Amino acid sequence: LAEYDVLVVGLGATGSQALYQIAKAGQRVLGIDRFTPPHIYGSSHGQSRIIRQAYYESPVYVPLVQEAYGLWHDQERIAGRKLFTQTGGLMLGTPDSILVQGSRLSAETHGLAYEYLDAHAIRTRFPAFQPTPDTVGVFETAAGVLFPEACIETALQLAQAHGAAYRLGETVLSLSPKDNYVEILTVNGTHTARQVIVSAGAWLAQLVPELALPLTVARQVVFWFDHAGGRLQSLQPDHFPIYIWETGDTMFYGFPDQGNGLKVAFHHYGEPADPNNLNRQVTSQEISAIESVIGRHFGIDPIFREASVCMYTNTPDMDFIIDRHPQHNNVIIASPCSGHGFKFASAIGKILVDMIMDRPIDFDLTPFRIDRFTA
Ligand code: PYC
Repeated sequence: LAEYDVLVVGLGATGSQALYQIAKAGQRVLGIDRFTPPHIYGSSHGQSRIIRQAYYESPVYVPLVQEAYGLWHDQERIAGRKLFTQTGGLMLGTPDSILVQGSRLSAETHGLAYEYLDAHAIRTRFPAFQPTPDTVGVFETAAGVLFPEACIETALQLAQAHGAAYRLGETVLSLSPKDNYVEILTVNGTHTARQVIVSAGAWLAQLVPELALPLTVARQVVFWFDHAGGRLQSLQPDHFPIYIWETGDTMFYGFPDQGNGLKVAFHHYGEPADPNNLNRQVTSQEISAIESVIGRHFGIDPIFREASVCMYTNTPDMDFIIDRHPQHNNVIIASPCSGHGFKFASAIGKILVDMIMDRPIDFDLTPFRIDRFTA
């Protein structure tokens, strides 16, 4: 007899949600993480994550993020802790940019409320933004900021309150699926569970080497800046939405100043990285590059405050993996989120518990199948 019904490997955004929702469903569940989440060594730290609905990547994500909103709100209410701030969201680029076209497509496909702003309207509404005359924006009010550390901590606390066990600071070395259970070898010994969820982010590929998943781990730096003139009102959430900005072949994104400076980062241009040996030094060239982007796009004089290094784990098409292991039905893989997954974690947790319990899934998971890499 297996010790647990379910074992969750990796307790970041997805794993902590899976742990909570599986414990809530009355399963005997154990979560394991090589660190002590929330921590700074993976892909789920940095004080803020974007949540938005007019999803430029594909309309397929919209029902998933709508479900996620409801579940984040439920957890806020149950835990009595703030996990989300609504700021509105602005997707900026030329009218034919991937970002603007994709955001409009998702909004139109799903009947989402949005405004299509020209450069003059953007400057008037959001005075810190300095778009060029050919820039337009897709603005939606529902978008905002999730607080990742609080989300993870809350999910783990709720999981524990529902009877989940967890082992922190314990590295999983390998998985050995058998017919009716899976053996999980860690640095401390062996555990057994009827089913396993692998939500190990940047460490996923190492745990299922037989699948040769085509993943790339990329080093990503996020930066915080103060403004030389102090805390301007135009940089605070009421006047400064979360945004993504496409210029040429670059995308960068950012958040309003919520008391700890303006957070800004490039989206997807990090160099390949080894999660066990991530370079956490941020160079002055990296700081200058993002400073010059801020200088060109916002009417502010930035003063560098701090930077932090995290990772994206990218699939070739930037879509997720949420699927059963092709050879082992009792292993579920839910992980590489290609730099845009945090917001969905609550909905993915719900999907995972439905998979574990063999219940029907309410979402189209075709884009997230593993066999797309071999088809
Ligand atoms: O998750 O929406 C997102 C995002 C945008 C840029 C980086 N992450």
